[in-house]
Amino acid sequence: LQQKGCVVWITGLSGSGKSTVACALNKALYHRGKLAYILDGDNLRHGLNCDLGFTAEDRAENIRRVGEVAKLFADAGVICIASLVSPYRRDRDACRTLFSDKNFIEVFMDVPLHVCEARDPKGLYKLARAGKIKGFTGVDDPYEPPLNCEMTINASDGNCPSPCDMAEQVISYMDEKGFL
Ligand code: GGZ
Repeated sequence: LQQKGCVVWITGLSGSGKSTVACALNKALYHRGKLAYILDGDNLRHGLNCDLGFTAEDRAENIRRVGEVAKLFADAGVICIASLVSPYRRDRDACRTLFSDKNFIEVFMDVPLHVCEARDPKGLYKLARAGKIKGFTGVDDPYEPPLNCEMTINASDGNCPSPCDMAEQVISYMDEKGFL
């Protein structure tokens, strides 16, 4: 297998399009003959992380575990695509330290809260505004945008690239940096 493992860590608010980009990127990599695997926060919470909630401590543990698993994939030569809200800078930076810096590609989905909230694909913002979900990121829990991420994808409506185009942005970056 002629492939360098790495992690593409996609962070952003609920509804910012993390999973959409993860899927499109996975497909685009497949078409280039690259082996990738998606670790999606929401999915992993049904299995590996089913014991965790959304307190700051639980989120930290959630992200720590996914970081460790992503490292295993990367060590095995797989391109690991991790899509988690991962709202706290400290937790993301802790993950980064597991990787030799170059193998950690942090991608920020830069979508304003009001856009994510208008999309509200699962109706979670509505529930959070009604006080039925406590500690919802962006509503009554903070999201700390990256200060030094490798890539930012601006995916606000009106200026929203297609999933394919967003994946291509990541692919170009990876190509340029010699991951592909
Ligand atoms: C944020 C929440 C919350 C709270 C449930 N805060 O859009 P989604 O639905 O599919 O993505 C969100 C997902 C977040 O899981 P993560 O493992 O990515 O979170 S973290 O990185 O912060 O540990 C959302 C849903 O779960 N969800 N409650 N309170 N998102």
